[in-house]
Amino acid sequence: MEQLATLADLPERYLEHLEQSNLVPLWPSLRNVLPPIKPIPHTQSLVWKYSEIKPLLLEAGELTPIEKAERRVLVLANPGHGLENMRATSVIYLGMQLLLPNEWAPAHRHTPNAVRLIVEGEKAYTTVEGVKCPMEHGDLILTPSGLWHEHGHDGDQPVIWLDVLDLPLVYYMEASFVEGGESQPVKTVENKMSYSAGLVPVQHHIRAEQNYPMLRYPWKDAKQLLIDLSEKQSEGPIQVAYVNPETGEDCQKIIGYSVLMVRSGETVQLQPRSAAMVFHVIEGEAEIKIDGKIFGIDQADTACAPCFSNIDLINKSNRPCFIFIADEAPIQKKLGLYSVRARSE
Ligand code: 1HN
Repeated sequence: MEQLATLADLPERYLEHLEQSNLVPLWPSLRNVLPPIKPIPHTQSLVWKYSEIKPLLLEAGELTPIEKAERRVLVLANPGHGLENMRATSVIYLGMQLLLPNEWAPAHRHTPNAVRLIVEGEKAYTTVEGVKCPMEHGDLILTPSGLWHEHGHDGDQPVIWLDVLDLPLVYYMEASFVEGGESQPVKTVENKMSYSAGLVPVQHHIRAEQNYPMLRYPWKDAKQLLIDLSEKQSEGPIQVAYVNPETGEDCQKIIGYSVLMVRSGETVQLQPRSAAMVFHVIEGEAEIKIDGKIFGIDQADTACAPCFSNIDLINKSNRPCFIFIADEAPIQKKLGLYSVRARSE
């Protein structure tokens, strides 16, 4: 491709004139906004070790009362995007949230979609539109756009979870805002619908409009399914997606969620794709190799990888490793931007 002229090739007087008229020449920036073959991501591959996060999060519990934080969170920020911008990838926000016994994080609702993946602790719960969702290790709890949610804690030990939001994208679109203050309707029913019979209410199934029939995806069910699949299928990656059971579509509209089981001794090679990815270890340990860089990941560690990277998940341990994955595929597919390529090594 032709090398294009730069700003330095233009006279100062001309550049000043352009600026005064709110005009910018395209050609000096064209190769940046439209790089050949693949994007130049700001997202850097990296790992956040839970052993580093946890003591700092517990210290935040001593330094900042919940009333002064509303949500006591340390954000997993990717330096490639600038730490202050609080992004793991261009679309995905990640944070580790701490709730101490008897604390309460008050109800609010906002436009970004969120999920919680429970990392540690017992007897906390999130109430979503009045539905009480108990938090147990590995559970996934949805708080979709526009639904009221609050967190409470009836146990006697700290509870920590991973928040995943599409905040960077929604904020970029100038569509991010919150409503709060009022308490949400106290319906407080346990969400008992399991859909395990393979049946869905007909009127919901036919209606095109998406609702959120399932808010809590218990880890024990996801794990059992992965184990059953691995016994049936002796080769190839074992991965299950969190979907809306009424439509079979991704459980949220912007970020996709799944769990991958890497068997003892197995290496799973992922094909490069246009969407960045986040990995979080629910159980076990592995190595993640991203474009040749190797990181060890233990339980509760979180990694991220930029678009079109070559990713290997390597399990050298003697037990399976279960890895929660968040990716940008749903939004990219809706926009016609998603693609997968052959590995390039
Ligand atoms: C939020 O509402 C929660 O409800 C956690 O727990 C993290 C980060 C940014 C914006 C909203 C929560 C958040 C958040």
